[in-house]
Amino acid sequence: MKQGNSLLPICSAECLYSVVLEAKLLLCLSLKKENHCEAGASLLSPTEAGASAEHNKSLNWRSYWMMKYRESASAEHNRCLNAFALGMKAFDMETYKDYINIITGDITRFKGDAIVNAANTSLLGGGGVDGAIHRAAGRKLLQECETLGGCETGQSKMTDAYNLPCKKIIHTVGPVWRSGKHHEERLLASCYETALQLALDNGLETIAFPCISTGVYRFPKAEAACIALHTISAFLRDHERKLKVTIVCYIEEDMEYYTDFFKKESL
Ligand code: AR6
Repeated sequence: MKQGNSLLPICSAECLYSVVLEAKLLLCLSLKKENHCEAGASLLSPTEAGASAEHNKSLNWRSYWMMKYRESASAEHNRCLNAFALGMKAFDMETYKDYINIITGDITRFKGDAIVNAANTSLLGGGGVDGAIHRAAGRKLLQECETLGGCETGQSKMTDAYNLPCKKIIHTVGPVWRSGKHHEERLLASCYETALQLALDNGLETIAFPCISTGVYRFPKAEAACIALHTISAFLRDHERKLKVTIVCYIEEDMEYYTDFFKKESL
């Protein structure tokens, strides 16, 4: 991991928080000037004024994206990891990389214990990887999904895999990216956590993930890759029984968001 090479200035969460507050105050003053903000009103929400730890995390992310376009593309991944580390417990991800494999290919061909489906809240199928999984698994998958009563964003549910070469499908519902202001980062991390927990609870040993939310749901790919790697590594760190995790990138270029850490392979 090349965190040491990052161009992101090393500063605390409090430091980033102050920068964002200052930017918001300036914006408020400018809006007041334009008569868009009533005298005495503030753009700071009560939560921001209270500065909860959870909210600081999301402010850190926004600071990162504000800086995104001012620095070179080569530093993007490191900045992302540093920004994420500000909101997560720091740990050595290198320790867990032997359990994580990044490959390109079609996830429906995965022959391990389980694949994860990037589904929607209905769990009744859709486009993208969801459509590919339903087509490859066959109609019985839809019949089982109809009995599940849907699934909330950030949560996961498991079915049989029917015609697929794996044993189980874990359906998870990623967040739709809406400016990063609706807990998208936390919800995406929750997809990985709940899917891994289901696999562990059911005695599974190998699991493959697609790049959840990065297609139709438009989650920024660098940020999503960063969240995926950190969440999976943190899960492995926190659980004694280890799962072998494969991340399947359908598009060759998506590998670039991970290849700082893992060598390329193919299905
Ligand atoms: N194998 C591996 N990855 C794939 C495959 C495949 N066969 N097909 C696509 N991908 P998306 P989302 C990648 O849009 O953004 C559906 O309609 C794709 O390149 O499938 O979470 C659901 O029903 C991208 O990197 O999922 C929901 O309504 C990743 O899978 C909605 O889309 C996710 O792209 C979910 O949107």
